[in-house]
Amino acid sequence: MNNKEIAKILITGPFNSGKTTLIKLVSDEQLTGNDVEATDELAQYKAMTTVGLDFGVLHIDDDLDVHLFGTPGQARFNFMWKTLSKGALGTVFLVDSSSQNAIDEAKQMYQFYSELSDMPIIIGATKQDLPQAKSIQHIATELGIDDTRIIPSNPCIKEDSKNLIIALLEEIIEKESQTQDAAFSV
Ligand SMILES: Nc1nc2c(ncn2[C@@H]2O[C@H](COP(=O)(O)OP(=O)(O)OP(=O)(O)O)[C@@H](O)[C@H]2O)c(=O)[nH]1
Ligand SMILES: [Mg+2]
Repeated sequence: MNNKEIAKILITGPFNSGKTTLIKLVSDEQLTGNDVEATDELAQYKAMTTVGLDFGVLHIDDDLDVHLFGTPGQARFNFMWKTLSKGALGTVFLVDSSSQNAIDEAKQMYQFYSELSDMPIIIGATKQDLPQAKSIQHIATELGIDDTRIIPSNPCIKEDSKNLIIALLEEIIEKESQTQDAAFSV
């Protein structure tokens, strides 16, 4: 009988931050969402955008599969953000480092996720390889968090994404063990 554990985690972040790329490249099995042509003012930034969700499975070992749920990035789909987060153990939040506009978008969305629940959130700063990228320190100040909470990460590099997910799993385990310790000390 297969007693594999399944950990659901969210891959989120604003439009164009690298969610679909991360799920496509890191997953052992995947079912990515509908990428459709971007319309209106978004088309100047990007040809295709995701409507609906991206989904992928990452086999960590014989005992654990991670199910990755990618949210749509555009704010007009924010009604899905809460629904998709149900049952998630943690969140990978991607921030596109390459423009102030993108960081402003991330600020609002990060606020939403940090108020949604107390699940661990790991922040991956994408596009750090681009010449116009803002510094990790700047992004941390904008989001109002410590810069040690942000990991530079390129979703086009599988190892980077794996490291982000492992860092999140470690936080999830750490949090669960603290919760158990608290329960035992009552
Ligand atoms: N050079 C570079 N390109 C990146 C990086 N991260 C993402 N990209 C590129 O940015 C573009 C957007 O990536 P997507 O994965 O489609 O972003 P998304 O978050 O799924 O976007 P939406 O579905 O529209 O919300 C793609 O062309 C990626 O290859 C990075 O760290 N460096
Ligand atoms: Mg996408």
